[in-house]
Amino acid sequence: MNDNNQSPHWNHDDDAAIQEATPKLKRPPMYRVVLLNDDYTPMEFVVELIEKFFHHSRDKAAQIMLKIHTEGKGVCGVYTGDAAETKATLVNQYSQDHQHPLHCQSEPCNE
Ligand code: TYC
Repeated sequence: MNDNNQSPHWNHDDDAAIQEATPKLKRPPMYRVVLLNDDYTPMEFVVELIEKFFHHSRDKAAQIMLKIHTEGKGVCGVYTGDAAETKATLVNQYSQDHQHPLHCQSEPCNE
């Protein structure tokens, strides 16, 4: 089902061509919520934060944390616009509250 129902479907069975109503089901733009690496935030804090805010298992959270640690950043989840922004804001507030410089941001999936 790759067709997003945007193109009209014509019915030529009758003498007069009838344009059938086509539901518009466009997918919303999606955003990756990523964490950035830094030299100060403890690994354990990052793993627990990923479990808590992104609902990953401990193993998956540890995997994501290590990817961020070695590659500089990593995707924790993919959300629609408002959910992505809210998630990043909550994570940044939580990190600040615990005096860690950990930074979370969202970026469009088409980048
Ligand atoms: N680099 C940090 C350390 O060595 C760990 C870390 C991982 C920090 C991921 C931030 O998003 C991050 N303690």
